[in-house]
Amino acid sequence: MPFNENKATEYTREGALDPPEGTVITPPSELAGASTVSENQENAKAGAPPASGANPTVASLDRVRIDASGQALTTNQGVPVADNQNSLKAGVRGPALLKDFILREKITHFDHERIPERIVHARGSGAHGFFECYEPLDDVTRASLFQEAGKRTPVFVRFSTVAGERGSKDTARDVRGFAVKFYTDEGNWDLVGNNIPVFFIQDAMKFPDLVHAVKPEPHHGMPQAASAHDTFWDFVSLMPESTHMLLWVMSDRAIPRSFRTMQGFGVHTFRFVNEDGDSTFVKFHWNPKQGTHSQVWDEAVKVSGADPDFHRRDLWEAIEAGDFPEWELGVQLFTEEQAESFSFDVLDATKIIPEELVPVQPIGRLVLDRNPDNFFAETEQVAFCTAHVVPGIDFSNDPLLAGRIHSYVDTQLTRLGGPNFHEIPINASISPVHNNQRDGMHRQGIHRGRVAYEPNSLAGGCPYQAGSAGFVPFPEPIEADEVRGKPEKFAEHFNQATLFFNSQTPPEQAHIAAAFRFELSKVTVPAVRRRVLSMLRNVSEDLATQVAEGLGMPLPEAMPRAIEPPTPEIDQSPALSLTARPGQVGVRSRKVAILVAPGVDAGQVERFRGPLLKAGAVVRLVGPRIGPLEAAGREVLEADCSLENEPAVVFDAMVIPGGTAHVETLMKDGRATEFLKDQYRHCKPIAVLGEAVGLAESAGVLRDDADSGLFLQGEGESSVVAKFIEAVAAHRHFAREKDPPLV
Ligand code: HDE
Repeated sequence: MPFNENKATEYTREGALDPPEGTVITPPSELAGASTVSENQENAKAGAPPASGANPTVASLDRVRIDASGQALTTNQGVPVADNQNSLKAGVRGPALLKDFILREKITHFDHERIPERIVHARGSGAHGFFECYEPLDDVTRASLFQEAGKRTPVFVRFSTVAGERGSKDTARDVRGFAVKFYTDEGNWDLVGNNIPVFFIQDAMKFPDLVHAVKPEPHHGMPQAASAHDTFWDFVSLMPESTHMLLWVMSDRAIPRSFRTMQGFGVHTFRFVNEDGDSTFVKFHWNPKQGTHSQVWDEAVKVSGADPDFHRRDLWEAIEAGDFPEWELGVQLFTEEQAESFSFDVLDATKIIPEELVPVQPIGRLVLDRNPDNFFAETEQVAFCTAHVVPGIDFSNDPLLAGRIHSYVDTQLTRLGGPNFHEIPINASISPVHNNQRDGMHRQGIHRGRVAYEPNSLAGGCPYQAGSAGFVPFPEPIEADEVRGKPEKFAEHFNQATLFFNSQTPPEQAHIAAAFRFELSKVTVPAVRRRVLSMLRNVSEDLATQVAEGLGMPLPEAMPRAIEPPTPEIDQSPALSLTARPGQVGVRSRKVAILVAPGVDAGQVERFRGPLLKAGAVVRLVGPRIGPLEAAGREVLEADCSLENEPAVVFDAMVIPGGTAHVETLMKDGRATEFLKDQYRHCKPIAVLGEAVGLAESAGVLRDDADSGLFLQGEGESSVVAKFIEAVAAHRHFAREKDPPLV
């Protein structure tokens, strides 16, 4: 098990599982290693994990970190507990006594352990890290994190699914949240984004309707973590503004391979404001250095059974192994005048600004280098709020954003139990907090003095107003009538859906059509299906026809458009395809299975295992059972996992070495054939060597020259290894994909 040695965990210390009585444990901040921010930054550059206590957020969390190794059990009042097995009774067979405060405290605390889950984005996973600024951006923003090249700002990031409950699966077809809390030295900035750059609706007024429609249907509470049901499609088909988002959600973006392989977007237009008070519009983009990779639908369905924690585990293990995921932050900067010239409105969250119109400029990088110590204390209690902005960053008038500025703070009041959630350590700012807000449930701070008002003279006027050094809202001149309505350009709903579809590669387009077919086949009311088809006719005739055929329905009339569509600026944007960002990490942290049974050719196992490990892949020997097995040359190999406990879907690639007895065993084990078939169907790289070619033939896995991911011996082993590693780096090999699947 890999571990991060800077963390006070039970498996890092000798004898930790069986601690001798009275052991005294060194607090994490005193552990050997870097102790200053700059030393820590050097460490991070050299690829070493940062030491606890060096990162300012870590230091503030040290204060509340608890390590019980070698300590006696106590009550919450610190009273040592003599017996944690038996309640206090009047005689061993007699009634339990009310005065047993130890039993009562334990049970009472347990009874109240749960807090309400997030109304949306309930299931998530978080990590600590830092943001590093590339170059000063003082010409456009005064935000402190962007003022110096190389400046590092601590962050906590939470990724999430949207619709499922806290205990649901990771691999649902869904939008993913990508929320970043920057602990800047002028307060916390929360960039609460998604992995899709647009949204279903244009106005916050519709958000509760959208969420009610996608959540499990209220009469029977089904389906969990899925949009494939009547109420969702009923709602969205009556809201043509959702068309563009639907295309994204039906694309492979909504079934990412990993949190580490997805982009993130701030979605709305924000403002940067500089020292002189000038404003520039900005859109935020996170681009993963790991590349953008997704699953295929059949795989996502199977992973949700094999490992519902698939994404959580992937993120955790990568960070524990020191393979820190990294994203580049890019910005699209544009002026009010540019915004006015576009055929769409930049305040409309159902629209992107194509990169061809405003290029994305990289401004810094985000590195996640430390797992939380405690899921509840950190990942569950972290409270992201779009209202948390800092001097230099401001809002636009996007009406969806306006609702969010209210909603996030409001929801924490229920979820975290009152107005002092900012004092929970994971939420606390690392810059000082001084104001006259007082009291409330669970107040932690102890304010000194008798003054809790402003203006005052008794406290010398403190805390005083910061004036122009503080947050000054951008003084946008506004002269308007109060009105409930929308600007004209908000009425065009299909141009960018078409742009998105036309910018996908043929396999991506095929996946979108298949996803619509699947989702709509779960819709029981034909009129709803028809309405979606009528919507799709405005996006692409080809897509609408494929989906209609898949549902066995005739094509209906196209949905009437609210306005004559303006001519779009472009009709293709290659950046919208997942293939635009293959990534720079080669095969690092890709999981490769080598199937092994007794009699396997150990030489072939090693020929693959060695180079794969050297290239940074995670290699597992998968046997009919775990434990030792004798290879052909009597060498003993250790199977790390079994065909039963780690099925094909949790691996990115597979190798089946040769060996007569080994292949005979695998031929008789239906799980081995199924393993190979799933790898094949999911378009993953496969190398089949020696006698194992017979297994491939019997499974229907056939050589095809167009298939760059399939190696059925043939080509001479030394080159096969190198080519296989290249194929693993390329991830999926869709040339072999057929609908319906051949195998
Ligand atoms: Fe959210 N959203 N949202 N949302 N959202 C929440 O806040 C809301 C929207 C997003 O990891 C809630 O703390 C409204 C867009 C993320 O803790 C809640 C509207 C985007 C997370 C809420 C939107 C998001 C949330 C639930 C429309 C992408 C998880 C719990 C006006 C830019 C943050 C919570 C985390 C969570 C409201 C639309 C992203 C209820 C009213 C658009 C990543 O406040």
